[in-house]
Amino acid sequence: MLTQIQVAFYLDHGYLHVPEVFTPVEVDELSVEMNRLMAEWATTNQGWTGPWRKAYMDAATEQKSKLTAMHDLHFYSAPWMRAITSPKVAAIMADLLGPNVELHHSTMHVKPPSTGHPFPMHQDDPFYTHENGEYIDVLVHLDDTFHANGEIRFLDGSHKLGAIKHVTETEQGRCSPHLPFEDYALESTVPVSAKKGDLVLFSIYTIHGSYINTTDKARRLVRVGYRNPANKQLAGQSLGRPGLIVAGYRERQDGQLPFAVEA
Ligand SMILES: O=C(O)CCC(=O)C(=O)O
Repeated sequence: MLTQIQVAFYLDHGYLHVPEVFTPVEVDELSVEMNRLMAEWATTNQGWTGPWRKAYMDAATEQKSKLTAMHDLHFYSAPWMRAITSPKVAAIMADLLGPNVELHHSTMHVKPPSTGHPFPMHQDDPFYTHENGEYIDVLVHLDDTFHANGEIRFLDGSHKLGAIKHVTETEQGRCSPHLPFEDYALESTVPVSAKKGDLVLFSIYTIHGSYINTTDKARRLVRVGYRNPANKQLAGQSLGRPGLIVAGYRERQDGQLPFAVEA
Protein backbone atom coordinates (compact mmCIF):
# COMPACT_ATOMS: atom_id res chain seq x y z
CA MET A 1 0.00 0.00 0.00
CA LEU A 2 2.73 2.48 0.93
CA THR A 3 5.61 3.53 -1.29
CA GLN A 4 9.21 3.27 -0.12
CA ILE A 5 9.22 7.08 0.05
CA GLN A 6 6.23 7.07 2.42
CA VAL A 7 7.82 4.40 4.64
CA ALA A 8 11.10 6.36 4.70
CA PHE A 9 9.20 9.56 5.57
CA TYR A 10 7.51 7.83 8.52
CA LEU A 11 10.80 6.39 9.79
CA ASP A 12 12.51 9.77 9.53
CA HIS A 13 9.78 12.13 10.77
CA GLY A 14 7.67 9.89 13.04
CA TYR A 15 4.40 10.69 11.25
CA LEU A 16 2.81 10.25 7.82
CA HIS A 17 -0.23 11.66 6.00
CA VAL A 18 -1.95 9.02 3.82
CA PRO A 19 -4.65 10.71 1.68
CA GLU A 20 -7.95 9.22 0.47
CA VAL A 21 -7.86 5.88 2.28
CA PHE A 22 -11.63 5.85 2.71
CA THR A 23 -13.93 6.61 -0.24
CA PRO A 24 -16.58 9.37 -0.03
CA VAL A 25 -19.26 6.66 0.33
CA GLU A 26 -17.36 5.02 3.21
CA VAL A 27 -16.78 8.40 4.86
CA ASP A 28 -20.48 9.22 4.66
CA GLU A 29 -21.41 5.93 6.35
CA LEU A 30 -18.75 6.38 9.07
CA SER A 31 -19.88 9.96 9.58
CA VAL A 32 -23.52 8.97 10.14
CA GLU A 33 -22.44 6.26 12.59
CA MET A 34 -20.11 8.68 14.36
CA ASN A 35 -22.92 11.18 14.89
CA ARG A 36 -25.11 8.44 16.32
CA LEU A 37 -22.32 7.27 18.65
CA MET A 38 -21.74 10.89 19.72
CA ALA A 39 -25.43 11.28 20.57
CA GLU A 40 -25.95 7.91 22.24
CA TRP A 41 -22.67 6.69 23.79
CA ALA A 42 -20.02 9.42 23.95
CA THR A 43 -19.33 11.72 26.90
CA THR A 44 -18.81 15.46 26.65
CA ASN A 45 -16.81 16.98 29.49
CA GLN A 46 -13.87 19.27 30.16
CA GLY A 47 -11.51 16.66 28.70
CA TRP A 48 -7.85 16.55 29.70
CA THR A 49 -6.83 18.14 32.97
CA GLY A 50 -3.67 19.93 34.06
CA PRO A 51 -1.97 23.29 34.43
CA TRP A 52 -1.47 23.48 30.65
CA ARG A 53 -5.17 24.49 30.32
CA LYS A 54 -4.53 27.90 31.85
CA ALA A 55 -1.46 28.40 29.64
CA TYR A 56 -3.38 27.53 26.45
CA MET A 57 -6.67 29.34 27.19
CA ASP A 58 -7.92 32.43 28.99
CA ALA A 59 -10.14 31.80 32.03
CA ALA A 60 -13.49 32.21 30.24
CA THR A 61 -12.48 29.97 27.31
CA GLU A 62 -11.03 27.36 29.65
CA GLN A 63 -14.36 27.10 31.45
CA LYS A 64 -16.22 26.58 28.17
CA SER A 65 -13.72 24.29 26.44
CA LYS A 66 -15.01 20.71 26.06
CA LEU A 67 -14.11 17.37 24.48
CA THR A 68 -16.52 14.71 23.24
CA ALA A 69 -14.97 11.26 23.53
CA MET A 70 -15.59 7.53 23.79
CA HIS A 71 -13.45 4.42 23.56
CA ASP A 72 -13.67 1.44 21.24
CA LEU A 73 -16.26 2.50 18.67
CA HIS A 74 -15.79 -0.88 16.97
CA PHE A 75 -17.56 -2.57 19.90
CA TYR A 76 -20.66 -0.52 19.07
CA SER A 77 -20.73 -0.04 15.30
CA ALA A 78 -20.22 -2.53 12.46
CA PRO A 79 -19.15 0.14 9.91
CA TRP A 80 -16.43 1.26 12.34
CA MET A 81 -15.41 -2.34 12.99
CA ARG A 82 -15.11 -2.95 9.24
CA ALA A 83 -13.22 0.30 8.63
CA ILE A 84 -10.47 -0.20 11.19
CA THR A 85 -9.95 -3.89 10.41
CA SER A 86 -10.19 -3.37 6.63
CA PRO A 87 -7.55 -4.99 4.41
CA LYS A 88 -6.42 -1.58 3.11
CA VAL A 89 -5.76 -0.17 6.59
CA ALA A 90 -4.19 -3.48 7.69
CA ALA A 91 -1.89 -3.38 4.64
CA ILE A 92 -0.72 0.15 5.52
CA MET A 93 -0.02 -0.96 9.07
CA ALA A 94 1.77 -4.10 7.87
CA ASP A 95 4.05 -1.92 5.71
CA LEU A 96 5.16 -0.05 8.85
CA LEU A 97 4.86 -2.63 11.65
CA GLY A 98 4.47 -5.89 9.84
CA PRO A 99 4.08 -8.52 8.93
CA ASN A 100 2.03 -9.03 12.11
CA VAL A 101 -0.41 -6.34 13.28
CA GLU A 102 -2.83 -6.30 16.22
CA LEU A 103 -5.61 -3.75 16.74
CA HIS A 104 -5.28 -2.28 20.24
CA HIS A 105 -8.03 0.36 20.62
CA SER A 106 -10.11 3.04 18.95
CA THR A 107 -10.93 6.39 20.59
CA MET A 108 -13.24 9.16 19.37
CA HIS A 109 -11.94 12.72 19.73
CA VAL A 110 -14.41 15.41 18.79
CA LYS A 111 -13.61 19.06 19.35
CA PRO A 112 -17.03 20.72 19.70
CA PRO A 113 -17.62 24.03 17.90
CA SER A 114 -16.15 27.37 19.01
CA THR A 115 -14.06 26.27 22.04
CA GLY A 116 -13.35 22.59 21.29
CA HIS A 117 -10.58 21.31 23.48
CA PRO A 118 -6.93 21.87 22.49
CA PHE A 119 -4.42 19.09 23.22
CA PRO A 120 -1.18 19.84 25.09
CA MET A 121 2.09 18.48 23.75
CA HIS A 122 2.46 14.81 24.66
CA GLN A 123 3.43 11.35 23.51
CA ASP A 124 0.76 8.65 23.56
CA ASP A 125 3.05 6.19 25.36
CA PRO A 126 2.06 7.32 28.89
CA PHE A 127 -1.59 6.53 28.06
CA TYR A 128 -0.83 2.93 27.03
CA THR A 129 2.80 2.22 27.76
CA HIS A 130 4.42 -0.51 25.67
CA GLU A 131 7.79 -2.23 25.79
CA ASN A 132 8.99 -0.57 22.58
CA GLY A 133 8.03 1.78 19.73
CA GLU A 134 6.39 -0.83 17.49
CA TYR A 135 3.04 0.85 17.98
CA ILE A 136 1.32 3.30 15.64
CA ASP A 137 -1.64 5.59 16.22
CA VAL A 138 -3.82 6.37 13.21
CA LEU A 139 -6.14 9.37 13.04
CA VAL A 140 -9.14 8.63 10.81
CA HIS A 141 -10.39 12.04 9.65
CA LEU A 142 -14.14 12.60 9.26
CA ASP A 143 -13.84 16.35 8.73
CA ASP A 144 -11.31 18.41 6.82
CA THR A 145 -8.83 19.89 9.29
CA PHE A 146 -6.94 23.19 9.23
CA HIS A 147 -5.58 25.71 11.71
CA ALA A 148 -8.92 27.19 12.80
CA ASN A 149 -10.41 23.82 13.81
CA GLY A 150 -7.25 22.44 15.39
CA GLU A 151 -5.46 20.15 12.96
CA ILE A 152 -3.00 17.63 14.40
CA ARG A 153 0.58 18.95 14.81
CA PHE A 154 3.85 17.04 15.32
CA LEU A 155 7.28 17.77 16.70
CA ASP A 156 9.23 16.59 13.70
CA GLY A 157 11.47 13.56 14.36
CA SER A 158 10.62 13.47 18.08
CA HIS A 159 9.88 9.73 17.99
CA LYS A 160 13.65 9.23 17.98
CA LEU A 161 13.75 10.43 21.61
CA GLY A 162 11.91 7.30 22.82
CA ALA A 163 9.65 7.47 25.87
CA ILE A 164 9.91 10.74 27.80
CA LYS A 165 8.74 11.36 31.37
CA HIS A 166 5.45 13.32 31.38
CA VAL A 167 3.82 15.52 34.00
CA THR A 168 1.10 13.39 35.63
CA GLU A 169 0.77 15.09 38.97
CA THR A 170 0.66 18.65 40.28
CA GLU A 171 0.04 20.19 43.71
CA GLN A 172 -3.66 19.96 42.86
CA GLY A 173 -3.42 16.18 42.33
CA ARG A 174 -3.29 13.87 39.33
CA CYS A 175 -3.67 15.29 35.82
CA SER A 176 -3.66 14.01 32.23
CA PRO A 177 -0.13 13.14 31.07
CA HIS A 178 1.48 16.02 29.17
CA LEU A 179 4.90 17.57 28.60
CA PRO A 180 5.84 20.79 30.44
CA PHE A 181 4.36 23.63 28.36
CA GLU A 182 7.34 25.86 29.22
CA ASP A 183 9.68 23.45 27.35
CA TYR A 184 7.44 22.07 24.57
CA ALA A 185 5.56 24.66 22.52
CA LEU A 186 2.81 23.99 19.99
CA GLU A 187 4.36 26.82 17.93
CA SER A 188 7.40 24.64 17.20
CA THR A 189 5.35 21.84 15.62
CA VAL A 190 4.49 20.96 12.01
CA PRO A 191 0.76 21.23 11.18
CA VAL A 192 -0.69 18.34 9.18
CA SER A 193 -4.00 19.43 7.64
CA ALA A 194 -5.99 16.54 6.22
CA LYS A 195 -9.23 15.88 4.32
CA LYS A 196 -12.06 13.65 5.44
CA GLY A 197 -11.23 10.08 4.45
CA ASP A 198 -7.49 10.65 5.02
CA LEU A 199 -5.33 8.94 7.63
CA VAL A 200 -2.61 10.70 9.59
CA LEU A 201 -0.49 8.21 11.48
CA PHE A 202 2.32 8.58 14.01
CA SER A 203 4.58 6.65 16.36
CA ILE A 204 3.59 6.13 20.00
CA TYR A 205 6.73 8.20 20.77
CA THR A 206 6.02 11.14 18.43
CA ILE A 207 5.31 14.34 20.39
CA HIS A 208 2.12 16.01 19.21
CA GLY A 209 -0.72 18.34 20.14
CA SER A 210 -3.39 20.58 18.59
CA TYR A 211 -4.96 24.01 18.95
CA ILE A 212 -8.50 24.84 20.01
CA ASN A 213 -11.37 24.57 17.51
CA THR A 214 -12.54 28.15 16.88
CA THR A 215 -14.96 27.34 14.02
CA ASP A 216 -18.73 26.91 14.25
CA LYS A 217 -18.50 23.19 13.35
CA ALA A 218 -17.27 20.15 15.30
CA ARG A 219 -13.91 18.64 14.30
CA ARG A 220 -14.42 14.86 14.35
CA LEU A 221 -11.72 12.21 14.21
CA VAL A 222 -11.04 8.75 15.60
CA ARG A 223 -7.65 7.57 16.82
CA VAL A 224 -6.94 3.88 16.26
CA GLY A 225 -3.95 2.12 17.85
CA TYR A 226 -2.14 -0.80 16.17
CA ARG A 227 0.90 -2.71 17.40
CA ASN A 228 3.20 -5.57 16.68
CA PRO A 229 1.51 -8.31 18.76
CA ALA A 230 4.91 -9.15 20.26
CA ASN A 231 5.17 -5.61 21.71
CA LYS A 232 4.02 -6.17 25.28
CA GLN A 233 1.82 -3.56 26.95
CA LEU A 234 3.08 -2.54 30.39
CA ALA A 235 0.40 -0.10 31.61
CA GLY A 236 -2.59 2.04 30.74
CA GLN A 237 -5.66 1.90 28.50
CA SER A 238 -7.00 -1.60 27.83
CA LEU A 239 -4.02 -3.30 29.54
CA GLY A 240 -4.20 -7.09 29.23
CA ARG A 241 -7.00 -7.07 26.65
CA PRO A 242 -6.18 -9.05 23.50
CA GLY A 243 -6.90 -7.31 20.20
CA LEU A 244 -7.90 -8.63 16.79
CA ILE A 245 -5.07 -9.66 14.47
CA VAL A 246 -5.63 -7.55 11.34
CA ALA A 247 -2.49 -8.67 9.47
CA GLY A 248 -0.27 -11.75 9.77
CA TYR A 249 -0.17 -13.95 12.85
CA ARG A 250 0.32 -13.87 16.62
CA GLU A 251 3.75 -15.49 17.00
CA ARG A 252 3.95 -17.42 20.27
CA GLN A 253 6.42 -15.82 22.70
CA ASP A 254 8.50 -17.88 25.17
CA GLY A 255 6.21 -19.18 27.91
CA GLN A 256 3.15 -17.41 26.51
CA LEU A 257 -0.16 -19.05 27.39
CA PRO A 258 -3.24 -19.05 25.16
CA PHE A 259 -5.87 -16.49 26.19
CA ALA A 260 -8.02 -17.62 29.12
CA VAL A 261 -11.60 -18.51 28.20
CA GLU A 262 -12.87 -18.54 31.77
CA ALA A 263 -12.40 -16.01 34.55
O1 LIG B 1 -7.46 15.11 18.41
C1 LIG B 1 -6.44 15.80 18.49
O2 LIG B 1 -6.34 16.91 18.00
C2 LIG B 1 -5.23 15.28 19.20
C3 LIG B 1 -5.37 13.83 19.50
C4 LIG B 1 -4.27 13.34 20.34
O3 LIG B 1 -3.46 14.04 20.84
C5 LIG B 1 -4.21 11.92 20.56
O4 LIG B 1 -5.07 11.21 20.04
O5 LIG B 1 -3.28 11.47 21.24
